Amino acid sequence: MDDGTDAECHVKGNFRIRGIRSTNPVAVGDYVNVQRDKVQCTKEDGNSVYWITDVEERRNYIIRRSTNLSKESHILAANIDQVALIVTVNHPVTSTVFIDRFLATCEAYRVHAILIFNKIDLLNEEELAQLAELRALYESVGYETVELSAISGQPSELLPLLAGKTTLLSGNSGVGKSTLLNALFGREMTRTGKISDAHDKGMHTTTFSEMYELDVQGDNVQCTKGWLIDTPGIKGFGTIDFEREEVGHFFRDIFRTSADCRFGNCTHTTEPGCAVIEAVEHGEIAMSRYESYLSILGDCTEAKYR
Ligand SMILES: Nc1nc2c(ncn2[C@@H]2O[C@H](COP(=O)(O)OP(=O)(O)OP(=O)(O)O)[C@@H](O)[C@H]2O)c(=O)[nH]1
Ligand SMILES: [Mg+2]
Ligand SMILES: [Zn+2]
Repeated sequence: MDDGTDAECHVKGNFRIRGIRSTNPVAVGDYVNVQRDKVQCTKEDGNSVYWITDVEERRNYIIRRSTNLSKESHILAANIDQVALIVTVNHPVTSTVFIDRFLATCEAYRVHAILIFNKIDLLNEEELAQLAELRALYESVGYETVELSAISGQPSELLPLLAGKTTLLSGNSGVGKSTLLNALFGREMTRTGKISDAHDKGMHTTTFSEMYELDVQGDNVQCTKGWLIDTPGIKGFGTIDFEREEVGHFFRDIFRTSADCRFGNCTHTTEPGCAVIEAVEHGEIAMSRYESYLSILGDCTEAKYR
């Protein structure tokens, strides 16, 4: 509430927000207007019950489809300053397609994104080399990257990046989002869960999104205040309603190069004189980035026949 207190609020069954079809009309980070319930105005514990009557216009939001073919979309969070995408080279493996789809969506919705590579304590020599390669790749594309181990104490190097901001923590299940949140706070704010021995994957321990007020003393900074949003792990990242011609705008590396394509509306697939394909062939654009780009183009084609 405006006075800083918490209140239990409900959403009416038919509540819809104009223009956006999503499974959650109200998302974490939303500013809402509420009305006190007339009948059940106070519960046994003396607290009031409220109905959400309206959601204020969002400054921004991040939205995805649960699977590429799904018609349902889901708003991860609204009114955020940045996304911290938590990824792991192994235990579990985060795919580059997942990373790139997420980053492309952040570009499309103009939300700043940073990449946090977690669980570096678990990596063998080969995986550490892979980590270095991935970090170099994303730094060269234009993203800030950090590597850490969330179980080795407070990652104070992160605090300056979080200060004064609302940050959405997202990523696959089991990558350590909740562990990182707890490490930043220096105490257990939320539950964490083991990853499965059989599949080396997370078990969806966090089941709903929650925002936490960060207010900590760190080694490098006097005091860091900010907001952190812990979210349930997600599997796939289906993009929403991109036009074929605009997908290239959401890949910074591809976008930079596309200025040299012969045709202004080049989709970098079969057109002659495509500078992007040439850059991929010469290793100037990573094959993994180009493959992710093509996979999103595939979504656009499917969307036409939905
Ligand atoms: N070795 C190691 N284990 C870690 C690290 N970070 C997290 N873990 C472990 O990974 C497991 C999953 O961590 P969680 O924090 O629950 O993962 P999550 O991303 O919140 O998962 P969901 O809530 O299911 O989305 C736990 O057993 C953690 O202790 C790390 O840096 N190193
Ligand atoms: Mg969690
Ligand atoms: Zn092209």
